[in-house]
Amino acid sequence: MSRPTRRSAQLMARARAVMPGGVSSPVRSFRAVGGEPPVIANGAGSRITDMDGNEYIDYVMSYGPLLFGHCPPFITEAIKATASRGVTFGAPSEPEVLLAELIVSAIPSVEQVRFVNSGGEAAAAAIRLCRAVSGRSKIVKCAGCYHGSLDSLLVSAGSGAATLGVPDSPGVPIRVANDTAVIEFNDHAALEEIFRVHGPEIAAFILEPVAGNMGLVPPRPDYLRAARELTRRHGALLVFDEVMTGFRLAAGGAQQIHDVQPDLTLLGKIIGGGLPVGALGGPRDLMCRLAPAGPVYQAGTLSGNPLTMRAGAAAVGEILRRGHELYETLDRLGGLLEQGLTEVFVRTGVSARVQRAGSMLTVFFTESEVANFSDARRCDTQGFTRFFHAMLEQGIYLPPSQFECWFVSAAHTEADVEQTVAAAQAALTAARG
Ligand code: KE4
Repeated sequence: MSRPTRRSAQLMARARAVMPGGVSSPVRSFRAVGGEPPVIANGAGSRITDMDGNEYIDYVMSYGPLLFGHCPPFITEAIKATASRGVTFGAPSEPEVLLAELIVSAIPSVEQVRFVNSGGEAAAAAIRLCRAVSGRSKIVKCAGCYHGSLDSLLVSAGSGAATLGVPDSPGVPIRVANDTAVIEFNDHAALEEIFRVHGPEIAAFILEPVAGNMGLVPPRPDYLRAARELTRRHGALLVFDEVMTGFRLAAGGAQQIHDVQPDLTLLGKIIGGGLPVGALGGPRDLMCRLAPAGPVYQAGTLSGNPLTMRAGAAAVGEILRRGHELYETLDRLGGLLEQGLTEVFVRTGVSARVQRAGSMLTVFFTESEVANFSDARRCDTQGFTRFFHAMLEQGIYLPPSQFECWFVSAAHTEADVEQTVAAAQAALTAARG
């Protein structure tokens, strides 16, 4: 190991003394790839620097919120200006109205928005609303799609295709897991089967329309349309979790790109401009069931706080101001990275492939298409681990898991992409020996 790591190691030792695993969220611990995570001191644009002064090109980007990179001046200024006027009141404030109006203007299926403080909170609110509106209790989700750490969605597939879920974590009661069925993403037959067996009991089908939490797995043609048709036919609600894809793939999210409108949309990450946020959006006749307009209770002390709302409004406002040019830029950079990495895998004879949607991509260590979580789990995770550490040593900071996405921001440059591709070439050439 050539880069200095002393100060990060010292801090991680202190962190582990006072925080479980030394982190505030498990993926950051490097548990999946081994080794010690660098403790990050600051970020600017496409780069971050750790406590020992090592600089990295950052493709984690906090797992998606930083569409404009670290500390874009127009967001930083919005935060500074708001911080001096009051960061939270526990009362209505103008910034939340501004951000809600921007979101409603961007996503046709969203007429009203309820802000919360995380994607998981948005998922919990959506599940409760779907159960209240439908009078049913069962939820269908896809293996490998992640919606936050809430009991009813921390569930794995049961033994059979149409059997009900089993807990994905200790502490999730079996009776809660049994109210959730888990099917393979992109599997039309499984979707038909679950509705054939449980249709009248199903309150909602929730999925990432473009999956990012098993690595990047796009929907097969017509899969989303089939989900829309089946849920409508059986009186169940369709929930698109766009926490990651919302404003990432397009201003109108994956639902705009694939032209399928869900009943409810989850948002997060980008709409907070880097500050903690989540949101639930949908048509007025559903959203009006939420307290205080309706009986379905949902609340949060810091929901819609002016600081997050101003940062989010700055980000979403810039997205809408730049429009197609922004997404063309992000797609071009993502495409250059995909092409460069693919050429490296061919040159070095490494069995790896890039799957990408705009500025989200994953390098899967397999030659086969990854269409669902079972495919993703067949990848060579040891090969990914070696690649991950070799890239880290060369100053490229990747998500520490085969099952995460790389994020390209508007702050990344062609020079960053060239440096990343060169690092991959060096990493895989060295690995070949
Ligand atoms: P949060 O509760 O972490 O704000 O959002 C949960 C969530 C919901 N839906 C989707 C599609 C998501 O990607 C997420 C969170 N994404 C992970 C990254 N795979 C966050 C990283 C982490 O857990 O530390």
